[in-house]
Formats: sequence, C-alpha cells, structure tokens
Amino acid sequence: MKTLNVGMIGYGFMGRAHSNAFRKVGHFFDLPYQIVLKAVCARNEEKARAFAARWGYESVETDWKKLLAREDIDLVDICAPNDVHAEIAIAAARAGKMIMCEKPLARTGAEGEKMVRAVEKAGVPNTVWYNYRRIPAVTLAKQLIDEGRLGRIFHYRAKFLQDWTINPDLPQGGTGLWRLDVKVAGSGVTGDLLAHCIDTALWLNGSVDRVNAMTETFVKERKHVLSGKVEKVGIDDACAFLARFSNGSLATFESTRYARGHKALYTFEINGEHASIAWDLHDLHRLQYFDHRDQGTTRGWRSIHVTDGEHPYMAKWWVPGLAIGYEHSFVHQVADFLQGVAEGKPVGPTFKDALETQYVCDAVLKSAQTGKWEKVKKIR
Ligand code: SOE
Repeated sequence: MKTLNVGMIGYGFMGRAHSNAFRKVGHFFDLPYQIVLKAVCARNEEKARAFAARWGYESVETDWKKLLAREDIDLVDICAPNDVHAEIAIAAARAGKMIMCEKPLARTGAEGEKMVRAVEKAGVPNTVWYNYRRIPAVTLAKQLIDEGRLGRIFHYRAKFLQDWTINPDLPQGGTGLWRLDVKVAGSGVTGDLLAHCIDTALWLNGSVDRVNAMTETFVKERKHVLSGKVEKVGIDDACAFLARFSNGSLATFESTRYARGHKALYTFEINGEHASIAWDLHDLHRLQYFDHRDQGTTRGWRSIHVTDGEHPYMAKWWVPGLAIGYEHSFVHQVADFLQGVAEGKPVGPTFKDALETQYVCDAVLKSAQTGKWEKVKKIR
C-alpha cells in the first residue's frame, strides 16, 4: 500500500480532533493509503514537540513555508486560525499538496474565491472540515431526503447555541480566544457556528437565494490578550436570520454564544410534505423521523438509534446498538477523502462547496448591516 504523508499546521482543539482521526481511521476503514503523521508545524517549538510526541508526528517545523517546501509531505492539514487559511492554502496548492482545511474556508467570500482558484488551477484534491455532515444520523437524514421520503420541503430550521463568552472579563485574541478577534476570525458566530448549520443545510436542502439577518455584539469592548489594551469587539456575538432556499422552502437560523446553559446545541429540523426529520448534536446518534404515511393510532415521531450495520458508516464500528460520537465524524471525513483521492473524485465539502457557505455568511453579515434582504452570490 502506498504511504500518504501528512503535514499538519496548528495544534489546537482541531489539531487534536484531526490527529485523532488520522491515527484511528486505518484501524477501522480499508484505506487506499497508509497514513504517516510526518510533521506538525507551529511557531512555538516546545509546544509543537510536545504535541508531536503525544500524537506520534515524526518531525516538527516552526515555519509553515518550510513544511510546504518539503517533498516528503503529500497532504497539508490546515488547522491554524482563520486569518491564515487563505495564504497557506494558496501556497500549498502551488506546492502541489492535497489540502484539508479547517472550517470556515476563509474570513470572506473574496478570500475564499482565491483559494478555490488556487486549488482548481493546481488540480489538487481539497476539502474543508465541515465534520457534522458525517455524523451517521446526519448522513442518514441526507439519504432519506435524497430518497424523496420527505417530498417537497417546506421548512428548514437550524440553531447552534453556546454560552461561553457571556463573562465580560473574558479577553479577546491569542491562543484559544482568537475566535473573539474579528481580524483573525473574520466574524463571530456567523463564521464559527452558523457556517456549520449553513454547510449542512446547503447539502441537505440545496442553495439559498436570499437572507435577512440581525446580529448583536453584547459585550462591546474586551481586553486584547496580545496588545494588553481594551479594544473594540468586532465580532457578532449572536446572529439570527431568515432565508429563502431555491427549492421554495423557508428557513430560520439562529446562533449565539449567550444562551446560558447551552454548550454546543446544534439542532436542525426539516418539514416536508410527507415527513419531517430532526437532529440534535447533544443526542447525536439519534435521528427523529415522523412519516405521515404511517397508518393508524401508532403514527408518531420515531427516534431512530442510528447504530445498525445498515446505517451510514456504522458497519465499520462496533456491533448494533453501540453508539459512536463527535470525533468519529472526522474519522469518516478522512476515510471518504482518501477514497476520493484514490478514485480521482472530489469529495464534498470541497473548497468550492465551502465557498457557497461563505457566500451565505457574507450575505448574512451584509444584511445585518443594511437591514434589508440580501441576495446570496451564486457559485459559478
Ligand atoms: C466553537 O466553540 C467551536 O469549537 C467551533 O469552532 C467548532 O467548529 C464547533 O464544532 C464547536 O464549537
């Protein structure tokens, strides 16, 4: 079997999620390549070495340009903050590397377009880690919709609620808290959380035509970790928007980091002519399904425990009835991506798919400023 050498840039929360996936995937899936964790790259050498030792990376780099220049790296995994995605991805494409980039693709659609052009020009396989598509229950939802079980879709409803930034003393910027710094993150909950909801929605329900949004920044100033000064907060702490899909369905999306008691409550519900489905990240191995065609007094919502061998991905794991979790969605993404690479087929979400999500985010943020309905730029 051919080896495939991975070079990872960044080592935070996502660095761990991705490394875990790279390590685990070969034990459960029949892969076309043998993955080798060749190098991890981060500016802090001591921390990078500790990370490499823990996860089994063979070497360490402190300059991502050096990592890209290495001939022994086949695949570059970008898990550094959002402000460097574009520069690294464009350089990686020019260096002929395949690329797995952490979400969101970029800070804006304009940045994302350059990235899409670069990977298309270089012809390198590419994907963005919108991992929730590959939770088996979510993949099952996609199968049911594609089979036409729901019929015409009327409504799409999604939420992603958290509560970790309510404390006004929480600073912005630096490791871990760059998500609060607009220069680095690009936006707040729109790019960080709603982008997940939008990616899933585009995949399940097709493209979005128009949006009407409102955003709020509840804490207007926070101390910046790097400058030590109190600075204006530029991110959206909360965002809610209405959307019209091209298939005629109406949607509502909401996200906040100020919903006390909620840590990562990503939920969606879809209502169709014949049936409805609902999913909840806190109960991620279940899919709720209601089918109006069921007859008699037992018609009602079914809670499908998505752990049978015939359910997506589950035959690769344990025996029926035994659940898997969040980290497995990343394992599935690696397995699917490498299969696509071997077959020469793009595997979604590609950079281009993720650009569509970016366009929706751009329209949402614009609408929040103009107070008007805004059209979503069409993907070419
Ligand atoms: C933010 O707290 C965050 O970690 C996001 O950045 C992830 O993309 C999301 O999956 C969970 O929440």
